Amino acid sequence: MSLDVQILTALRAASDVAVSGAELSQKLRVSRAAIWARVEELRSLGYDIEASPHKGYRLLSTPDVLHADDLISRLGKTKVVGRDIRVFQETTSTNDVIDKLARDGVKEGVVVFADSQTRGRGRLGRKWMSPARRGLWFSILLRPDLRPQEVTRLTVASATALRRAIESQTGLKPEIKWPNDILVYGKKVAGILMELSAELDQIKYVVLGIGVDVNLNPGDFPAELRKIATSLKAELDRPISRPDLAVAILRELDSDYARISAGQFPALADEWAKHGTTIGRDVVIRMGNRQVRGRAESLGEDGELLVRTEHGHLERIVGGDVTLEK
Ligand code: BT5
Repeated sequence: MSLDVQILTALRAASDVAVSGAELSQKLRVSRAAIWARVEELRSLGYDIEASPHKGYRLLSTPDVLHADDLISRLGKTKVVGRDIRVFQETTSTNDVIDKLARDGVKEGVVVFADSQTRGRGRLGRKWMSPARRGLWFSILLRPDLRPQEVTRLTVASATALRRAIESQTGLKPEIKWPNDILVYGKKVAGILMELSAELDQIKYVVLGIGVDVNLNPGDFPAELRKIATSLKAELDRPISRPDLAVAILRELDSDYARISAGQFPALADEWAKHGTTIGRDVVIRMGNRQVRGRAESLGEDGELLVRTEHGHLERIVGGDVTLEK
């Protein structure tokens, strides 16, 4: 744990009470001067830390920046997700960074955030707009013990976790549109991109990419997106703290990943269905140049969508774009 993490953790634990330099120095086994230097650095990043010569240090407020040490400090101990967090100012796509780490043999659970992405992507090579410091653009490395055909379970679990975290941080009631969209009042606020490296019957690793439109203003969206996309700030009329939301999402993801790993997918699928917009609706699904039309009946045991077609067959849908019919 870096010194910054230890200082922030100690100040948070003390809450409203000041912690003296002597106490911190003793606890963290570094000189008071070293603590002072780190506090100065944290202040320059926007952390409002009061320093009184008699009482010591007190954390008054934290800025809306993603700071790896601070995220680690707030997240505390998790089972897998977020045990290593890295923040970049700019990347092509956080999925690319994680993919490289995966090929270098890094352990699962590492999370990479970027303040902005120059080549953020959606599914099928589509573009994902990722303006600087307005959203959460991040990816996670997972090495799940699942067969490739079961991987949609992870999308379902991620969507469920993401929905729950957004609800707890904003009070909004987001809905999930199969497979990977989180909607607020019918417009997309978040998307999930899962890329996997697999052999015939075994997953090597999964790169789980998540984009959340947090503090974008309506004018930040190009005209063609304004009809279909929105941000949490635009819906609430107030900004949302990105680090708070990031920590809430990672915590929920960690817990749902543990549930999947423990074979509890059916319970997640039930929760998913409760908040989904898709089941029971007439849908059109486009997969490349094939199209399926029918009624979405339920979620299958691997997270796939089961659709009763106009001809009465039950089709198992594992990808594609869903349009909900009126
Ligand atoms: C997705 O794809 O919804 C997956 C998005 C995943 C983004 C994250 S950000 C971190 C990580 N790194 C990456 O490079 N990607 C992941 P899809 O269902 O294909 O939706 C893409 C479509 O959403 C686009 O064609 C646009 O219509 C729309 N779109 C683009 N940017 C958007 C945004 N910021 N908010 C809402 N919709 C957007």
